[in-house]
Amino acid sequence: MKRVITYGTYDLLHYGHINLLQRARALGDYLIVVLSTDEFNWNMKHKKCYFSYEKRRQMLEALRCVDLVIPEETWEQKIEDVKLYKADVFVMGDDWEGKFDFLKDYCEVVYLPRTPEISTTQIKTELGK
Ligand code: C2G
Repeated sequence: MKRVITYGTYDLLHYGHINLLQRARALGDYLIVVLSTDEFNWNMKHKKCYFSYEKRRQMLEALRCVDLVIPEETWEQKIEDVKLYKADVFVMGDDWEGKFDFLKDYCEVVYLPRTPEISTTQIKTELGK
């Protein structure tokens, strides 16, 4: 079984996220999404999520292409996660191009093209939030 792992906030889940998750899942047989906790988002990413971790997790777990959702609490947990969950492929959108190449010592690293015209920030802006 080829195991794929990816990370994100996935707030205000939209089709750009879905495009990424479906392509990530298609690279293997099992997709693990490491979902940023509310604390990690606030303290480390300075992002205030609209939906709580539990709601964001619920939405991701409802997707056919997602097999497991676990919490992302630190920037530094990726190597341990890849080892612990025996991930064969690490996938991120190419806005992160090159940022996680250190994982190449542990698994394949793939950066996929982002869906250009949609973002959570844009949705919030257009809704006046
Ligand atoms: N994404 C995409 N197209 C978009 C928006 C997002 O392909 N229009 C991808 C991102 O590149 C990322 C994933 O969807 O791979 C999740 O996006 P975010 O929730 O914005 O994740 P981010 O805040 O970048 O968190 O440790 C890594 C971080 O947790 C990544």
